[in-house]
Formats: sequence, structure tokens, C-alpha cells
Amino acid sequence: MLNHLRDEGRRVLLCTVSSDSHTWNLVFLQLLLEEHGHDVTNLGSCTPDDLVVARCLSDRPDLLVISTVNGHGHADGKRLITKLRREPALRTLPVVIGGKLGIAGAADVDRAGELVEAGFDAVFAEGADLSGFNRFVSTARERRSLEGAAP
Ligand code: B12
Repeated sequence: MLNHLRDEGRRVLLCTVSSDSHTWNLVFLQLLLEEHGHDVTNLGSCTPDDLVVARCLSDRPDLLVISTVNGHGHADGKRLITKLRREPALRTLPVVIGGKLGIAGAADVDRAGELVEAGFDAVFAEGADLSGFNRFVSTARERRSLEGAAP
């Protein structure tokens, strides 16, 4: 049973955006992902853009999860995904962002479209259903190999 869970596990790189010093959101997500059998590398708070790009290139995770709550996530996230997608090796890496994306509470859900347009595969704004996130994570590798195979 344990071996089966390990086989299903994804290698997840977890970070926030460069301006965000909150940490409990990262701890929460690390525990959630590990409870579901995933192998998590948590880069901690105020993660510099260049470090995230470098670790994605060196670690080749199955998925990058970005958590942000300080209200700058939509702007910092857009800048970060633009840098990630500029790297040919990271064009199909599944990347998801979630948390409090701005300072408008529930209305921040409206920012999801522009973030997807900028290159995110999925956006989980405040109040989003965590089971949807768990499903997304467990299918991340298949998504990448399917996208990678596309012409
Ligand atoms: C504790 C706290 C702090 C602590 C952080 C200590 C630490 N080590 O983390 C301190 C005092 C340092 C702090 C600082 C600041 N904070 Co503060 N902080 C909080 C507080 C009270 C709790 C945050 C927390 O730990 N929650 C517990 C974790 C587990 O939950 P969470 O963060 O909400 O994350 C959940 C969801 O968002 C979601 N989620 C998060 N990320 C992701 C990602 C994905 C993919 C998914 C699916 C889900 C998901 O899952 C989590 C569990 O449900 C909140 C208010 C609140 N009640 O939420 C304000 C809050 C986050 N802080 C806020 C602000 C503005 C700041 C400061 C800018 C204040 C200032 N002017 O200096 C600074 C930040 C500076 C910076 N550079 O980032 C605002 C953000 C405004 C907004 N987004 O609307 C909040 C909301 C307070 C408020 N109501 O105004 N803060």
C-alpha cells in the first residue's frame, strides 16, 4: 500500500512570490501535499524569482505550486510566470498559483483569467475547493507529458 502511494506521488516544488513573507500558508500546503503522498521541496518565504527559475531547471519537478497571501500575488505571480515561460525547458511545466491573490477578498477570483493568460495552468483563489487542487496535483505529470507531446 505504501509503495503504491509512493508510485502515485508527484515531486512538487513549493514557493511563494518575492514580496511575500508569510510562511504558515506554505507549511499548510506542504503538509497537505505530503499527506497525499507527494514529495515536497519548500523554498520558503520571499522566494526570489531567479531562485525559483533556477530550481525548476535543476530539480525538474513534476509541478510548481506558488502560494501567496500578502495581496501582491497577482502582480508578482504574473512577473514570475513570464520569467518561467521564457525558459524553453519550462514552457510545459505545470505551474499553479493560489491563496489571496490581491486585496479584494472573494472578488480576487476575477484575476484568475489574466493569470491563466500569462501562463499559469490553474489558479486557486481564496475559498477555492481544495479537492480540485488535490486532483490537479495528482494528474500533473500526465498533463506535462501530454502537453510535451503536442506538436
Ligand atoms: C500571521 C499573519 C502575518 C504574520 C506572518 C507570520 C508568518 N510567519 O507567516 C506577519 C505579522 C509577519 C504578517 C505580515 C504581513 N501581513 Co499578514 N497576516 C497574517 C494573518 C493574521 C494570518 C495568516 C496565516 O498564517 N494564516 C494561516 C494559513 C494556514 O492560512 P492562509 O495563509 O490564509 O492560507 C490559506 C488559504 O489562503 C489557502 N492557500 C494559500 N495559498 C494557497 C495556494 C494554493 C495552490 C491553494 C490551493 C490554496 C492556498 O490555503 C491556506 C489554508 O486554508 C493574515 C490574516 C488572516 N486571518 O488570514 C494576515 C494577512 C495575510 N496579512 C496581510 C498583510 C497586508 C500583511 C503585511 C503586508 C502587513 C504590513 N503592512 O506589514 C505583512 C506582509 C509583509 C510581506 N512582505 O509579505 C493581509 C493581506 C491582505 C490581503 N491579501 O487581502 C492579511 C489578509 C490581513 C488582512 N486582513 O489585511 N502577517
